[in-house]
Amino acid sequence: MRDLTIALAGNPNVGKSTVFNALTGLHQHVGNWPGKTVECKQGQLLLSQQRITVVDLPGTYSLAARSLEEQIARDFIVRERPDAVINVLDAANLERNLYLTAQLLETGARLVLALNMTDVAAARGLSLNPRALAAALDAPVVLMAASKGQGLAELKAALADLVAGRGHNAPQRARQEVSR
Ligand SMILES: Nc1nc2c(ncn2[C@@H]2O[C@H](COP(=O)(O)OP(=O)(O)OP(=O)(O)O)[C@@H](O)[C@H]2O)c(=O)[nH]1
Ligand SMILES: [Mg+2]
Repeated sequence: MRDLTIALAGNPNVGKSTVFNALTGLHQHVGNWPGKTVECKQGQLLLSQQRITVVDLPGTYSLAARSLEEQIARDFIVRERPDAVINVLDAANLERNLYLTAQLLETGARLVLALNMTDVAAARGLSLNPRALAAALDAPVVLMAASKGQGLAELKAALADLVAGRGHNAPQRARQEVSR
């Protein structure tokens, strides 16, 4: 079985590294992106006997490549073509966070949406409709409060589904691959 690569992408401070730590535990390697001073964290995850390298991308509001962080995130997704991208979003600031999601979808990457900070959203009286979002974006949506360990099992299940080819937006990806 080929090793897979999954990247974590999202706005700054939404909990990417918290999710990264929860997925990879102590199996981490910290370095710098080639030629850059921005930290590059990679870790290993074993999911139903499938080895997965998880890459914690720098936080970005877009993929426009205006900043070094945006350039690194964009280059990794477009050039390295990870097998999936976990887009971590702040559920308490969903609209602003979905700007990056739209750009990630445009790259053709397979997305899993992790709506994090659901505890903050709940405290603000916000209600979330993950099913409507999943249907609209054709991507699995998982509710999380990563700092409390909530939603981690659901995220792993969504990743396992993608790995097994039962993923939500797998057919979309297949169509694009055929048309290239
Ligand atoms: N209340 C709450 N806090 C969270 C949650 N997930 C993460 N945090 C906290 O939010 C802060 C930022 O988390 P990080 O994991 O560092 O976020 P990040 O996206 O990696 O941030 P950058 O790498 O700086 O872009 C930390 O203090 C976390 O403990 C959550 O679901 N709920
Ligand atoms: Mg981080």
